[in-house]
Amino acid sequence: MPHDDPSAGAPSDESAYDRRRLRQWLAGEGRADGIERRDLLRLVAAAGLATTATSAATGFATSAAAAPGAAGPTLAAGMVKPLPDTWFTTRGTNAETRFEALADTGHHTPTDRFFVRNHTSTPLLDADAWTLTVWGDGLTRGRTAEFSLDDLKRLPTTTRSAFVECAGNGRSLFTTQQGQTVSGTAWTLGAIGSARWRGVRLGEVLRRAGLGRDAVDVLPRGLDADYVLADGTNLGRVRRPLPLSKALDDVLLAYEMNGEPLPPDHGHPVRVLVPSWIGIASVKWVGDIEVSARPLYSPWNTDFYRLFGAAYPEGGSAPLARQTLKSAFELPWNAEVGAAADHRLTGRSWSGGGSIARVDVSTDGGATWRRARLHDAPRRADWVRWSLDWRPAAPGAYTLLARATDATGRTQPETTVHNTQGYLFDAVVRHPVHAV
Ligand SMILES: Nc1nc2c(c(=O)[nH]1)N[C@H]1C(S)=C(S)[C@@H](COP(=O)(O)O)O[C@H]1N2
Ligand SMILES: [Mo]
Repeated sequence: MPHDDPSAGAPSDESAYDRRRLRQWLAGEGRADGIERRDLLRLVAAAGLATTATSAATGFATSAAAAPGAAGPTLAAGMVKPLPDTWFTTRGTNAETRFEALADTGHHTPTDRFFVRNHTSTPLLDADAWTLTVWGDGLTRGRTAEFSLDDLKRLPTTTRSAFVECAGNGRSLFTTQQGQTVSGTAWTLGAIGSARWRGVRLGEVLRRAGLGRDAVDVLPRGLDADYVLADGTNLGRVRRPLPLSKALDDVLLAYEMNGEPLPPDHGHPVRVLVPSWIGIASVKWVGDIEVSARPLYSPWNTDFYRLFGAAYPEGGSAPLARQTLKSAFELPWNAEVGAAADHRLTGRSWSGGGSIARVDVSTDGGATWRRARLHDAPRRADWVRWSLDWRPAAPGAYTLLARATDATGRTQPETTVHNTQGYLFDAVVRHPVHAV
C-alpha cells in the first residue's frame, strides 16, 4: 500500500496539504457540512457582538458561546475534576493552568493540574460499553470496522511525551501587549500541558480497518454534545479532518495519560493525540473516525482555526496545523520578589516546529539577555524546562522576557501579526514583577 511509510507527514507534505486546502477553499469548495462559509462567518460575528456585554470586563468579545445550559463566564461548567484557584483560572467551560502551579512539578504536567478546553461539557462514558467505529469510502473490505477498548489494548502499544496546546493559547496578549481586538477565550499562557501518553498508533488501527489506496483525509469525531452557537446554530459534534500523511506518521489513539487511564475531562476512554499540532486536532472522547477518499471539511477547519485578518487572504489562511513557539515563566503576573536577594527564575519553552534549541532571558525589559540553562533534553512536540539566576539590585518594577529558538532556527518575534480570532500568539511576552 502506498500509505504504509511511517515517515510520511514530513513538513513538506504538510505544507503541500495546506496549499492544496487553501486552493480548494478559495475555489469555493470548502463547505462546513451544509453551512455556507459566508453564512457561518456572519453568524460567528453576530454571536460575538451579542455576547460582548458579558465579557466587557475583560475587553474580549466571545465569538462562539457555549452550549445550552452552560454557566456564566466565571463558572467552569461541566468538568469533573476539582479546579482549585491555586492551580487554575476558570474561563467559561474551560480551565487554564496557572504557570506558577508548575514550579514544583516535574517535566510533565500532573494530570490534576492539566488545562481543560471543552466546547460543551465532559461526557461520562463507560469504557466497557465504548466502541470506536472506523468507516468511510477511504476503506476497503466492507467499509466499516469496530474496535472495543480491549481490542485497542491488544494492539502494539506506543508511549510518548507530547504537549497539547490550544491554538488560542496566549490570545489575551494580542490585547494586553499589542492593543488589538480578538475574539475567543481570553487565555493567558496556560492553555498548554505536557503528558506521557500511551496508546496505539492511529496508523495501526487504520490498517487493520482496511485502509484503501485512495484515502486522503481522516475525520475523528467526539462523543460530547453538539456544539451550539449563541444564536442556536448547531455545528454538530466536535470533529476536525486530519490529512492521512499526518495520521500515519505519529498520531496516537491514547488511552493512558501519565500512567493512568485517561480521566473524564481529558477524553476517557480514548482520545486522539496529534503531536506538534494545535489542540483541536487531538479530539477527545473519540467515537468514530471517517476515512475519506475526498478532502473533508468541518467548521473546525473552515471558519475556526484559520487565520483571518488584514495580513491574510480574503478567505483566510490554510487550516492551521503545527503549533507555534512560546515561553512562559513559572511566576504569577505581577509576582513580588525580594530585592537584593538571589532568585532562580524558572520557566518552560516549546514549539510545534521542532525541539527547543536555546532560550534567552532578559530581566531588564529586553536591554540585555542571558542564556538560560535547559533542564530537559530537547524533544520534538514537547517543552523544555529552563532556569536563570537573578538578583534584582534594587526595589522597583522589572519586566522579565524569555525568548526561545527552535531547531528550525525560528526565534520568538517581538510582535505577532494580528488575526481576528487570536490564534498562534508567538511574540516574546513581557512579564511584570515587583522587587520589594
Ligand atoms: N471531543 C472534543 N475534543 C476536543 C475538544 C472538545 O471540546 N471536544 N476540545 C479541543 C481543544 S480546542 C483543545 S485545545 C484540546 C484540549 O485538551 P484538554 O482538555 O485535554 O487539555 O482538546 C480538543 N479536543
Ligand atoms: Mo483549543
